Amino acid sequence: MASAATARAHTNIALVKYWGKKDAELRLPFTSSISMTLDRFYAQTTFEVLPASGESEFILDGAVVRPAAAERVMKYVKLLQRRFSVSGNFRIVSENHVPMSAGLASSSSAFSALAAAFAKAYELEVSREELSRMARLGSGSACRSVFGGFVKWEKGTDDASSIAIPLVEAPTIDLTLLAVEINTKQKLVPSTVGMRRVVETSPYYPTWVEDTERACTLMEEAIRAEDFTRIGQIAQQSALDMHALNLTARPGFTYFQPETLLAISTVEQLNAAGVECYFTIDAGPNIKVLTRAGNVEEIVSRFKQVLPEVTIAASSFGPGVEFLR
Ligand code: 2P0
Repeated sequence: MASAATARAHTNIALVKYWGKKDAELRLPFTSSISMTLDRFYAQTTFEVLPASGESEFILDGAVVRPAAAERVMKYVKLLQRRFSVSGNFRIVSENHVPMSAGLASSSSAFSALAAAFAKAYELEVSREELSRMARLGSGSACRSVFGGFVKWEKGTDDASSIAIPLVEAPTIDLTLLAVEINTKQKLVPSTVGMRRVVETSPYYPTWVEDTERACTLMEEAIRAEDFTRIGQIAQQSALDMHALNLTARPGFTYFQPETLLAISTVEQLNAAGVECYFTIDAGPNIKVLTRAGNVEEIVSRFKQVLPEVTIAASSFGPGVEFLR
């Protein structure tokens, strides 16, 4: 008996960052984090349980992924199979509508879509909460992509309690995220490695943990109050704190490229000219700008003047995981 299911999950961008695990295997974080799910970028994945003779394979954007590169995904599926006492070889066919490894959190949508397709293919009756737990085991940030809108990943204390919860599933606040892609080169330090290094070596890590808990509380209040300015300020500071922390690891490192600093100063200049906007930056050199719809045109045109090579994609709030068949 072969069974297949397709799910779509949208990528999310953290407004209060997750940066460090207490438990690497279960991906339990040191801090809670808060994100927005985007409408623009997503992964669409079909999981098919094969007949006994079939060999497991992973096809990404039309090409078979070589075993070494597919290892993380294959191991993840086997982990889920053990967890739910199911078995069988399988085929994963995924379309990734997110630029890979460019700080646009492609793993968040990828593992969330895969977890959902897996659950449906095996006809597992899982709640959204359990889906979030399953996605977390693939990639921490993926647990937040199970839900749409503003989402909080509660750090919890164990596998059961470390899950995402929706804060506002269909926000009405006027907020646009501009993903400014300035450099699509592969990043040097994968996020899993970068966060492990700061946890193990940065003397400032405990301060990060305290500040991030406080930032989560303030961000939740700002979201509930639909206070764009506070949301932007808190998000920008969380990103700056995360990137400052990376410099204090032993050895220190940074995701910033020269263009990243140019982009930051462009945001500062726009604000000085009365165009309110804030930035956030993930594990890569690109910048995301948070603004209101009415400012988008001006911001895009300013960025094109300063950094003519950039591509800019505007996103609003996206939905949680969707099943297509
Ligand atoms: C986040 N990032 O909160 C943070 C901010 C990037 C910067 O989560 O090791 O791929 O698989 O749990 O989720 C990217 O790291 O890391 C990430 P793992 P993940 O979105």
